[in-house]
Amino acid sequence: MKLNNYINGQWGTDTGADYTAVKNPANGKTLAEVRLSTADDVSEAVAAAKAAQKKWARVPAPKRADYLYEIGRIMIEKKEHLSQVLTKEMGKVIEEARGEVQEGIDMAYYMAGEGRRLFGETVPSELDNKFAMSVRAPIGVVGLITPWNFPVAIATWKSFPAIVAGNTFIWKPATETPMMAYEMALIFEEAGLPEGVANVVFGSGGTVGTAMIENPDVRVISFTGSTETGRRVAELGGRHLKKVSLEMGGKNAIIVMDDADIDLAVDGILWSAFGTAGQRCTACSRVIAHTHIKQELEQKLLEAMKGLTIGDGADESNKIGPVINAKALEKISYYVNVGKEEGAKLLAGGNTLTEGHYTGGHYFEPTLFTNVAADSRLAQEEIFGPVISLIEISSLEEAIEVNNSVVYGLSSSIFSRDVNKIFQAQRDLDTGIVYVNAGTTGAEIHLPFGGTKGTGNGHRDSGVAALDVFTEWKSIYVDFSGKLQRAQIDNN
Ligand code: UN1
Repeated sequence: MKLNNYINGQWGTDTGADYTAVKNPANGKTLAEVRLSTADDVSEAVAAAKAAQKKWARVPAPKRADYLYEIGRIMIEKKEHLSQVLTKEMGKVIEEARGEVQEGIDMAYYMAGEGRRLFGETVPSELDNKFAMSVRAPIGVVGLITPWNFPVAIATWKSFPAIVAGNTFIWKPATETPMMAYEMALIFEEAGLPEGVANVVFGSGGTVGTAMIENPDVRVISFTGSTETGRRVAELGGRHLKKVSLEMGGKNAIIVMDDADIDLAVDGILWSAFGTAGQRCTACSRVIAHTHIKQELEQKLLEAMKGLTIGDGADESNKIGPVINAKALEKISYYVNVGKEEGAKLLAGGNTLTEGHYTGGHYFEPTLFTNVAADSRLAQEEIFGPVISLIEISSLEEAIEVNNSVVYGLSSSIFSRDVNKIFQAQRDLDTGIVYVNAGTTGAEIHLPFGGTKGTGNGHRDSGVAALDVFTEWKSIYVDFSGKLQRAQIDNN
């Protein structure tokens, strides 16, 4: 199967372009080939999106929203199929794949509801017989660049608010997960979205992403991915005066206080550290444990980790799937070595799994380090794999300081039964998302998603905040006095 671009409601054909293989991370088998598009493909897509946008912006927002209801309905109908493709292509276990598709469905219905709101404001004028208001206006053609770890959900966080607000889009999915973008384009087509509203261009960030950012008709770039790439997007976007929304890394921590429900904390840590094989921006990669419960927590974690079955995510009995590719495995192994060299104590895991039914796949054992220094590289840098670093603290103040000592600020969590500690923590944890008595993962789509500091650049995906990325405020003054009233002069 060859995956070609979806531009202006048409599927591209094989024109002798270059392709690259899409592989199942569970076994290394080739699933499809995906087009490596050129800058010309991007120009064609942007031209189509531009031509469609004026008309699309004139479709009343509640009617634009009707397409989202239809997209949501089709996603429900295809939920199992989409989940199976997602697991095959990305590797996450099937239960989580179903959860991710559900996240996309929720986003469709939630944003469709916004089509009947898209609230603006009416504001009193300084002058008599004058009416003032501000409305959310669409921006134009927007460019979406999405990662492989949540190939459906993150695409819906961006594309659905973009279209309900009256923009048209070009979407460049990650080269590792184009099949999900292909599936979504089929759904856009089936839902009858007018041609040119949704366009998918496959290929590398270097070529397709760069061409999107450099194209003067693309007004917004919404990016989720690595810090390294995000920085390049921001630099290039800055040069071209683009509105750039960035969602990047995390080094999220779970704080376990001495008054916590330890069994509950263990469940939360396991789910957030090892779910999606640790490949969530929100994944827990640090556990900040109070000295009084440190040993008990370590023992209980070790015991619970024994029950984690690793293998092909398509097999319902597995709890942890593969990581995305060989490069990811290398990076995780590298950090395990860094940890050892830094003097952290390896309590469990630390190895790649390559033999027997792991052959051909990219598997890494769930790994637990303890006695990790809060300022070590192991505890500071994003690993994006199933590795926990346990750091010991002796007060809430210290826990908060350790939590905030990293360059990222996406998600954090505290397990405690003390209401005073909980309220202090939710105020002082410097992250865009804070959980109390729950892990660091599992953000819901109707709340803003994003982080402080190096995680992003102040924008938020999903929730009503996503509309701030894809709209511009327009202020409108209607003077019905029949004479020229001069603001700041005639009203004093
Ligand atoms: C991500 O890893 O970038 O909050 C997204 C969560 C999911 C989304 C994660 N709802 O864990």
